[in-house]
Amino acid sequence: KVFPVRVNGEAVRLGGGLLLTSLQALGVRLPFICWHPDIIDSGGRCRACSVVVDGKMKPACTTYVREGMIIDTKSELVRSLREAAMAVDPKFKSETRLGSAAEILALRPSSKEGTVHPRTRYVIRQPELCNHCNLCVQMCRGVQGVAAIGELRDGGTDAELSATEVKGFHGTPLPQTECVNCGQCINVCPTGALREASALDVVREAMRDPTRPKVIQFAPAVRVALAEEFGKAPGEQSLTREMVAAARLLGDNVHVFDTNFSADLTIIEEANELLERIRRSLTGEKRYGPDDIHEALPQITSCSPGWVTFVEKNFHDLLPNVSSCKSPMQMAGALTKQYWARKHGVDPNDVVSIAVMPCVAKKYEADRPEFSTDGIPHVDAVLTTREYAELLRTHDVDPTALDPTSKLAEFDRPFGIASGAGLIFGATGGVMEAALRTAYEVVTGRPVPFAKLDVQPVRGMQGVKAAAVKLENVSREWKFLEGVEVKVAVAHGLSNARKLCEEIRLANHHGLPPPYHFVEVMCCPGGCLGGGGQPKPTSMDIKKERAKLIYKEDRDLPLRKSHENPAIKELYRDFLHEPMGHASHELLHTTYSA
Ligand code: HC0
Repeated sequence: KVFPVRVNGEAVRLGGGLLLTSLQALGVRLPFICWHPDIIDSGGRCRACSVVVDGKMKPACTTYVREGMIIDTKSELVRSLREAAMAVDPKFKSETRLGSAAEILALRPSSKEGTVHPRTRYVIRQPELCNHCNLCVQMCRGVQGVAAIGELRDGGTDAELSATEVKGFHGTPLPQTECVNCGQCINVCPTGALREASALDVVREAMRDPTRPKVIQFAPAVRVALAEEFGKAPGEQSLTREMVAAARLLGDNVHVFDTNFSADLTIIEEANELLERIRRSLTGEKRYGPDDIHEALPQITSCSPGWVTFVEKNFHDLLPNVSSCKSPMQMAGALTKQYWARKHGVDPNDVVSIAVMPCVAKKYEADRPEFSTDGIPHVDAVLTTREYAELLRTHDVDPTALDPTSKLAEFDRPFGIASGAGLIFGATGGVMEAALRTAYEVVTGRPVPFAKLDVQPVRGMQGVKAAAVKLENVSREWKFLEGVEVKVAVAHGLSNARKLCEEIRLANHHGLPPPYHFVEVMCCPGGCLGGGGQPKPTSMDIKKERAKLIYKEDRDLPLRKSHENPAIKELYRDFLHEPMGHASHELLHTTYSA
């Protein structure tokens, strides 16, 4: 619906809805701080977007368009009112909807306090930068449904907050709350008061030492967002090869691996794990070894560390459903230290394993004891996409200007060879699509029955997606699967994940058959391309642009199925021997017990 109105003296037709977004659609740019397009009920605090409507000052972010409005967005009056609003105490206390209530971040203690590896802090708050816009609280509670942080309206002062940690008025450390380190609060913080704990010092020091091999791996979602840090529009440029070339300019003895390669490896292991679980459910057979793998269905993906923490803290009963596969980041790290280093005669202790990830929780994952061999961690330092961009800037390297055809831009072999299936892990539904491309073909000998291998039902930004694929004319080895309709579901963002978990829990509780065979969950809305470590600003519209880049790159790749990756085949031939075999069990699988 459109409404006739006057904007700055001109008669125009304005789309219905929020005045701020309707004016934006008309090309009128307004400043804003405390409003975010993904967060319902945001805005109205800072008044930076104030306009005059029918003679009265109104924030455009909380005012709705109606017929006949007379709107002034740029007169001297508006400018002076806006300046006055923004000059108020930076915390905007006298102007906020909450009046002068002392709002600080207060933390809700976790129901399983202290049980999940409380270590260091991954999300850091600088109170002096906080403008109390409340977006972080809304994101945590409203979008993620976690509610680890909240407003404290009575008592407490900023002085009680340490300068470098997020703490409650009663001093509760963040690791002992429901926080899963997703970093979504950081993504919406307009002032930089929230940020990830930096690993840049570790990386810089390693780069200064040419004697130590540095192995850098890049997650799927980093390449489709990095250019935004260098002035490109979302979706404008993918930097797959340029980010590799840039890494080689940071120091000597740098080797570059692709997390997409180990995503392909994850698919092989995870698809086999799934088929084994289905086989056991059909035959009634129980597990064959103590905690080797679980028999529970649905199998749920385990590669998103914020999601794994969420299960540990909220759905302990579903831990047997979580895949035993380590994440692709950890598989790459384990292979780096325990296979690649040894093969090259290097002491694993000397290798610095660095991961560039779109994710804040990956920092936490790297610190978990499950992800080490004989006390040697698989991954030593995790940089977010933002930190990697900062590192490049301090080296005066602009990756958008590098030559993607140069030799420097090639990943090292063999861990740089990857399929499009590995790449689409970065988008919600991508792990499921990659798994279906492989599992269906392995079992039937035919490609998955979707046009051009694009498994459309699991793509897109719908919160929960479900699909079913019937297995028919299966090969002899998989006879027990004949006629089975494999049911799958995908959730992204923890509010959506919670809905799926409750559905599965309810079926368990009533002794009903599991509603699905395989479930993909990614902690962050949109999947990893919307990770807490990605460039800011971010919104669902920006994530859609990043997703388009991922799917376009997948479509253009000659190799689009994990099981056809020649480097994966070689790794099984030379080292792992078989999926879910002894070597895989030692290096690539784990269990979570919280
Ligand atoms: Fe992801 Fe991953 S897809 S979690 O989002 O599985 O961070 O991009 O790297 O590990 O591959 C993040 C992204 C990864 C891992 C992969 C998975």
